Amino acid sequence: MLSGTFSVGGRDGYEPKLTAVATGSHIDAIPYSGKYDGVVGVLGAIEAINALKRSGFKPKRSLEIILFTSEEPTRFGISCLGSRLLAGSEALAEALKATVDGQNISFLEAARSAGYARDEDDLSRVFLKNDSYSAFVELHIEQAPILEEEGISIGVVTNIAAPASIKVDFEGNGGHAGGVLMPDRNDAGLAAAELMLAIEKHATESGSLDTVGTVGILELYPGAINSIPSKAHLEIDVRDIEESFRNAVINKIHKAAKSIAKKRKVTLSEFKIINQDPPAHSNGSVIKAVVDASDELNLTYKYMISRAYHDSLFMARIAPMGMIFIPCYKGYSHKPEEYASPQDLENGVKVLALTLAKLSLR
Ligand code: HGY
Ligand code: MN
Ligand code: MN
Repeated sequence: MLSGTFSVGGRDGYEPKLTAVATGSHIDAIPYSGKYDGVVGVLGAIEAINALKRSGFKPKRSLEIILFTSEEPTRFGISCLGSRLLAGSEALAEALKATVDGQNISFLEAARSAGYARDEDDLSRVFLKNDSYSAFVELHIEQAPILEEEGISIGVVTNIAAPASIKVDFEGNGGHAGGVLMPDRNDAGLAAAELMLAIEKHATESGSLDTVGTVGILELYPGAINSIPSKAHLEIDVRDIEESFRNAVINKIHKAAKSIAKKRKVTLSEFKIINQDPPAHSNGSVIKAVVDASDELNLTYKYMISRAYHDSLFMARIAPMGMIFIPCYKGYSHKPEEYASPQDLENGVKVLALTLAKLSLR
């Protein structure tokens, strides 16, 4: 994590012994995606703090910027890896000792090559304590179309959805696409296909519009057009604002996977829950600072939930958290068309700067 104090030039608050106010986000992205997810919250934080410095504002509490590593699960398969660690996940610190990326590079090797980890692999030393920051605020694009559709400038996030991810493997006999007749097959690929439709069904019929289920990764082995898949690997993302709805759907997906395996005579060789996180609630006093800042800037705002997860989901475990959303084009995100207008970026940075100023004087 990068942390630059108040003026990004060395000047802390005038009472530097008080716990600092932090802001920040991530700059990593999923493959073939946009340029605004996360980056807005890092560059916006630097600009907000510089704008406060240019205005001559003197913070009582220092202001810190945190650039979180691996918010996206792309490289190590674990979402919000940096903020999870900062929030003190013993299980993750242990798991990371054996976690490797797609090139078989371990997390510690990657951290060392980036100059972060010392020789020991004691990652618990990066855990932050509960009183490490007096508040944490993240600026982010909405990644949904509500603000743009309603013509509202600022989203005041009240809570962040509860994400979960699951890895599933089915294994069958595979075989020759010509020689094995249909009644004789136990096709791992078709088991995966049936489970994907079951995920859609259970997420749609959960009783909550906020339940979402996605299979973003599907790999078939051996991956030849004329070979029946002997193995199918799926990675499933399931979320809801309400943890109970989400967990009920996870249980139904697990049951479906077992019954599909039995019916299709394939083996369910893995059903591994990678993370099953609770939702996070923004802190009332941080929300009030964001609302007051929006009012003072004459910007319209709307209370809203975040269906996307963020590093704030984990920072909320160790500090009073708040998030500021700005509209993005048609709500697009996680695709190249992701875009936020200069005006919306300016509004977001101004609200962030004023919010940080208010929080730093408390
Ligand atoms: O997937 C998410 O919600 C976040 O954008 N990484
Ligand atoms: Mn993202
Ligand atoms: Mn993000």
